[in-house]
Amino acid sequence: MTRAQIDTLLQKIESTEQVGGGNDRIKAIVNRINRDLFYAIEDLDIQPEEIWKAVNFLTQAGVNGEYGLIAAGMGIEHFLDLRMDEEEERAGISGGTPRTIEGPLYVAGAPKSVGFARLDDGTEVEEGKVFFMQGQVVDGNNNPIPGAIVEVWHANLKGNYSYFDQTQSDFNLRRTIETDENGNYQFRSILPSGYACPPGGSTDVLLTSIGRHGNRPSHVHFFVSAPGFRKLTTQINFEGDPYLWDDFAFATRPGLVPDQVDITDAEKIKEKGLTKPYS
Ligand code: MBD
Ligand code: FE
Repeated sequence: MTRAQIDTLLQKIESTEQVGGGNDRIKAIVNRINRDLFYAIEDLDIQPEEIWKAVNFLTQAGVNGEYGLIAAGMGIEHFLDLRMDEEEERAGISGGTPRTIEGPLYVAGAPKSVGFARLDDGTEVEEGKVFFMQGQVVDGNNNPIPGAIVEVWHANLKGNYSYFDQTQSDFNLRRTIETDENGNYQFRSILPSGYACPPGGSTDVLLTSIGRHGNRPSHVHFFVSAPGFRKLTTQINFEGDPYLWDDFAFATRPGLVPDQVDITDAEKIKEKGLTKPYS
């Protein structure tokens, strides 16, 4: 069909919308996406069996709860970040730690403490490497923000997240830390492994079909919030990870790979109550 014929058809479809009925914003979005889909079906000569295969794929993706993962993998979530950056730039807001995607694996309500938290439940201490991370929450003029809320979550050595992985204890590797009187926070945990999309799952099937992988480099997620301030959603990565700049979710950004130091000095190890080097 020609564009004009398709447009006539779409006009007929949209003309069945009740005047004053429904929601104008939703109408605009749904009709635009449907229009783009009609054009794509025509331009790419998409066949009926391909459409029904896609319908079944989408149904299964919903059953699997993988839409969040697909949004990350298709770069949609990263695109939203870039658009928020752009909007802030237009508003004259700049500086600070870069934002990057939340991903689909946050769980609210992690145990809260002030100044310090240990994130891991101890089950991977033998196998894994302990790390400490510390930082300071500051405002745009570098003034510390006491009482800021730092929510931290990350994967275990298998690349899995508690709650989604029912073998882990409740809120393992998830904590809420309130910054101390100097705006500082510190936590202890186990260096995580990178994440891989569930093998054979919808996202894995989709990415494999387009010749891509579904791996993320090792990372730690953060929400940072305080009254009167914009909320920061971000992550940090670790130097040396083979997927550092090859993340299926495109979340690695300059400024989000902090300095990391290996501590091998016996005295310092003992000071922390540990028996092997830490990071
Ligand atoms: C993750 O751990 C993640 O952070 C994202 C964005 C997608 C899948 C798994
Ligand atoms: Fe993650």
